[in-house]
Amino acid sequence: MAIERTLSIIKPDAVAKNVIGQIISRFEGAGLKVIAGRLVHLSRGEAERFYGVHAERPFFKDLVDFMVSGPVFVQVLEGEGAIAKNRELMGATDPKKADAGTIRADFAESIDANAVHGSDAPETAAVEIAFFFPECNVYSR
Ligand code: RTP
Ligand code: MG
Repeated sequence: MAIERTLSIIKPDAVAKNVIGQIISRFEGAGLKVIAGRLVHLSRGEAERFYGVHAERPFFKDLVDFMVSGPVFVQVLEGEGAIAKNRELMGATDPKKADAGTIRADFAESIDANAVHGSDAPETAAVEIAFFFPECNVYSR
């Protein structure tokens, strides 16, 4: 399988719970490398742009309210099949439906406060990575 990059966000609920390290350990344990990362408190405009694809969905306002409620940890993960691997580690969007042992099953509270975001395809991964990180701040290794 090809080496890919994906954007991962540790959302405000998980940052507030002080489990950034525990979540990153799951990625590292599965062979993914953190090749860029930082904390950021998104403005409403940034959150609306980042999740723009969902602008017409009924949950959009709740999603944006939640994403600006505190700082998030944004990171780029690299590895074999990184996009699918990350989503597998995350588990289903609704933590009640997430498989046991996934990040959302273990750390998430609700479908809104669901601990992590992960890109869903190569095209969206490229756009989402560029949203937060210029190539000069990404350290592939
Ligand atoms: P994400 O984009 O955050 O990685 O999550 P995802 O792919 O698993 O889910 P997506 O469909 O892209 O939805 C983005 C975020 O919107 C919230 N959501 N709420 N109330 C609802 O029915 C609903 N559906 C989605 C979730 O917080 C989800 O992570
Ligand atoms: Mg999504």
